[in-house]
Amino acid sequence: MTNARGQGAQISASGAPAKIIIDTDIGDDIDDAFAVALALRSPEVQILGITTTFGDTGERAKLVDRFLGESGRTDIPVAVGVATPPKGVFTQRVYAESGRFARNSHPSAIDFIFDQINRYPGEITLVCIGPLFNVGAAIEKDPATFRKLKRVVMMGGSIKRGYGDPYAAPTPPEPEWNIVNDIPGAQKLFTAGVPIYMMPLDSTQLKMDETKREFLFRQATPLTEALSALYFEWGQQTPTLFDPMTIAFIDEAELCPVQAMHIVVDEKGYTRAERGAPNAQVCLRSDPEAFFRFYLSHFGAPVGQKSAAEGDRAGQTAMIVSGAFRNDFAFLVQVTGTKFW
Ligand SMILES: [Ca+2]
Repeated sequence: MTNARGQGAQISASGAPAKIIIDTDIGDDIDDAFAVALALRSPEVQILGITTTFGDTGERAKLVDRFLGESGRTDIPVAVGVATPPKGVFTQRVYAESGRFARNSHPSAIDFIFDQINRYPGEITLVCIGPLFNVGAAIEKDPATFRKLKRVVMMGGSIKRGYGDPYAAPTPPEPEWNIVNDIPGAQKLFTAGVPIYMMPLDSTQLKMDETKREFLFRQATPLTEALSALYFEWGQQTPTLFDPMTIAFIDEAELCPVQAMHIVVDEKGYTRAERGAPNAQVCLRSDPEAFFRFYLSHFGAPVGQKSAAEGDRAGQTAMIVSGAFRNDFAFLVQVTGTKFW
């Protein structure tokens, strides 16, 4: 197994945050919003832009406009991918259509991605948390420029286990949503020659239970309130945070240790590990409690103050945390029996 330490933790390796573009199908399931939120709270990354993919990409861009606006980040560009026939259920449509923070126009996702690659060749991590239509189109248009990405970090695929309760016996691998909805796009990616870091179903079925949700939403910051609004419009109870593992991995690679594999996407959308030269670094196991400790520690401190995670990483003993944050963490420790620091 190859330990990815140093490959993900960009800020400690180079002193500069990792430049990322997030390609998302935000608006159907809720985990994309939780992924964007973590990125917004991560000093390890610089979000160059957010591009939308799959289905009603224009509507998704409106959702991102508002989410960024409510969070005070109207500086982040939002680009719209090519629309495809709708397939999922756009659960967060009312939020998207409110008109709040709506931008007059959005650049094309493909043009935006290439503009950024040309500006920062070899530096950009493309974070793929939706079906791979933009990726496939970009590779089709200009594979040489696409290879100037530093890497792709993606949620997708199913190597040894399929969907299912993470506490039950593993179910057999199956075609995963992001792959099966654009199999040709996935096949192009895995043969494109760009470094791929893959977080499949095996390591991303991270159930956010009530205690964790309550802690997050009680922070009542503009960002957590935006998340809360989307969560309640989504209308289900327990989110599975598939997508946020990509951002967590970029922040702190130890959270999802990877190993080199040769992945082939077959015609049905299975991602099969076969013999051959490695074309992906794949994370097959993660520790959900470690993930949620990491995730939640990013949301407790008011903007401008250091969260516990930041303080830990800086080796600081005197953490700058608000009294409310300290009390909330004490509450969480009490109810979960988990030691946070
Ligand atoms: Ca997604």
